[in-house]
Amino acid sequence: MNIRNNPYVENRRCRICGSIQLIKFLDFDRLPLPNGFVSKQDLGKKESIYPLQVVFCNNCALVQLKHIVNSSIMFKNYLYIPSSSNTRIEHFRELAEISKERFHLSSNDLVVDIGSNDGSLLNCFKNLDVGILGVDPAENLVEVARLNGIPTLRAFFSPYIAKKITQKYKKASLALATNVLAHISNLKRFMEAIDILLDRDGIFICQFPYLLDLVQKNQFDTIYHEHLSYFSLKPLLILTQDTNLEIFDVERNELDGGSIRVLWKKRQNIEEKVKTRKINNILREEKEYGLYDVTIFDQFSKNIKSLKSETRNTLFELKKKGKTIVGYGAAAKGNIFLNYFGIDNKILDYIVDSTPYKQGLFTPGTKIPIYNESKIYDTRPDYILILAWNFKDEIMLKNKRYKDMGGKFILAIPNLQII
Ligand code: JHZ
Repeated sequence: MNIRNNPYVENRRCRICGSIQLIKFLDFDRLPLPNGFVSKQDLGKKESIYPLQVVFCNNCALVQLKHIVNSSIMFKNYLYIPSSSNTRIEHFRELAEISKERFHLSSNDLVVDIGSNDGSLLNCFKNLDVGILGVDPAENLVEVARLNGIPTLRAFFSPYIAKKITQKYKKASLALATNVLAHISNLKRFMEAIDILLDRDGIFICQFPYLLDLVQKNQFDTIYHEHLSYFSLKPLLILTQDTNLEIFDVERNELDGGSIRVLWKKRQNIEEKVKTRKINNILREEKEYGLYDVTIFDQFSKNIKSLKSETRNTLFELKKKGKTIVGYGAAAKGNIFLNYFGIDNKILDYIVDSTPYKQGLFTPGTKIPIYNESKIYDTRPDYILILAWNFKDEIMLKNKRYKDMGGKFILAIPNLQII
């Protein structure tokens, strides 16, 4: 079935190895898109909902969604804004500094960020006087990036766009994709495009939330329509097998609840040595934890169901006692959390979020109003449920005054806790 003319299609083959041995282990039924925030005038309108089911490939171990929503529905207007968190910006600054030093980048080089969003990451390279170019399909964000002085091409990255970049500008010394690979449907074509884009000694750095962390820490709400794949290292090595690119280094870090950074080079680049021991250590850890067998995912699915009843019971109890509860961070993941756990505007009075584009809107499905962060101090709720748990430290530090006033924070991931 052609996705162009359909809101979504079913994926019958593994997007890395092509196997049909796809075993379903998690079913969220149908949910609205997690970035599909609703305006006040659309509150009465029926929202579109899309299937959200997760399968495990019994051949190559890739965890992936069973259905793919048309990307033009998901990414034309996009509300994920990296610059809304200091933690993320600081992480980007470090990534730019490390990359500049390690790969000897200068103003003569071109760094291309794929899925460049509002240009936050490229801005860090710009500050280091390195040549930059962004590629992103979201009209609203490309406009913001350009206004901020970040040259950006509005497009979905593809072999065609890669070629156009090399013709109009030059080949890239470094290509980056942070929190992008999970969104890509045709991974082979994506790697082909990277190969076209990169210079002979070019490097590709890719970073995304790591499957091992996701399973270990119950991060079920990172699973949503935009994220077609949930990667461990093994399937990525299989993806790269027949290409001109090879993985030469891997590193784990703490961003977004635990991410992995994977570095690729062209096979003919002999300067960069393949860090075999590091790669093997990660593969061993994945195998030992059970990521290559569906059993662990069945257990994960059970854990999520018990977390759901525990969280619901606690919040309903608090409400019964007349306590006020609000949410913090209208993150995409938060919308999956709220919809799957059945927590709506009867439980949460409102959600605060620092992103101006989200303020004034309502959460998809649960219809909870979103306000500026200062609302907390106007209404002094008894409890704040932190939905953007990946930034819990930053959020709690920023709101020390709320805590000092006797307020309490609730965290549900990885486990339910009241702080
Ligand atoms: P944040 C993104 O998901 C999007 P989301 C994407 N799909 C992806 O792959 C994953 O990350 C990994 C707010 N906030 O960045 C801002 C405050 O209000 O985790 C954001 O709306 N005050 C590409 O959408 C939200 O929280 C604060 O002090 O889950 C965080 O969303 C801070 C720090 C954040 O993205």
